[in-house]
Amino acid sequence: MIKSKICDLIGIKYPIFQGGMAWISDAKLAASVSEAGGLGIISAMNANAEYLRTEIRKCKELTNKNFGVNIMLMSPFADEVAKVVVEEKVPVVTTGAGMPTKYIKDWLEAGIKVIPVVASVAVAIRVARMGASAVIAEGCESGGHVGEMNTMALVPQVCSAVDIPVIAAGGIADGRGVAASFMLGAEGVQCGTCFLVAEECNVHENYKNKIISAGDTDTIVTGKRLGHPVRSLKTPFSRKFAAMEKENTTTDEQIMAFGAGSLRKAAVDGNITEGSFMAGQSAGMVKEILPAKDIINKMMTEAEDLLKNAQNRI
Ligand code: TUI
Repeated sequence: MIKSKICDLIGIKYPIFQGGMAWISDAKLAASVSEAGGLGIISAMNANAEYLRTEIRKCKELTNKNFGVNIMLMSPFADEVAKVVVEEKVPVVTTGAGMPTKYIKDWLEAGIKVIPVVASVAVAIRVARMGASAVIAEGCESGGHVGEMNTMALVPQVCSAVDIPVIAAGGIADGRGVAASFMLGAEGVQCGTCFLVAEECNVHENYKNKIISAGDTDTIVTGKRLGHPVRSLKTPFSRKFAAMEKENTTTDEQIMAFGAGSLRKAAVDGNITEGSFMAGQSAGMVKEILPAKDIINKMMTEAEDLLKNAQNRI
């Protein structure tokens, strides 16, 4: 059994979080991960308070274990969902795509463990000073909105810079990634892509199939020109998006209009041509659809074996 400060801090069996993926991480997926001993996380995405409250209550019906909510700080509904997590006494809140400055005091006072996602040392230091309970250091191998640093270089630098537990994210989808994360100084991992193909994940089957057939170089980062780089699978949509970004004659507004609603088209409709299939570079090692419990058990057993045998190196 892997020992970790993060398990003690938030009351989970295994030091693994399921990332809050917009249009994907709902109550059913989060509850399955929490039931399996990890930390399931509901994505508040771009939805309103009512949506989130319903998902939180569904999750509480499906599991008595701790779970979290991810608040995407660029959401137009961030203010209202920030209140819902307090009212519903959610045990853990993770944040993404910005600084949680406005909300962190209220959350901490409500007894919520606050764990921001950071993509740089500077942001890790700032959230640690605000009182964050831990940080998720997310490398740009991950899917969705990404920073510039790789997991391998980011995690040890964040670990050296802050005194709170660090969770590694980006490119982790098997026991090797988990074991490596501990060697980098992390106390746990967060995974998105490998849970996207979980049996309990409601995402469209086309999305799961595209992840399973993806190879190592099948993702692309688009959106740099707009200031919001996003990693997704190479598809007709993402290639066209990349081409539009290079064209001087195309305006930012035209590009934004082209991208509007594309994640929903992928996750809900399974639209192969117009969807944005956000995924991390680990898609190349995600090869089968399994229950969340099996995904977690497999990763943890493999990591334990690797860590036990590590002394053979010496
Ligand atoms: O948030 C994510 N991943 C996401 S959000 C998302 S929804 C979206 N859709 C279209 C365009 C853009 C977003 C899809 N995937 N991951 C967590 C994450 N947070 N990665 C990087 C950061 C981050 C970046 C800057 C956290 C803090 C930060 O602070 C900078 C500052 O000073 O505000």
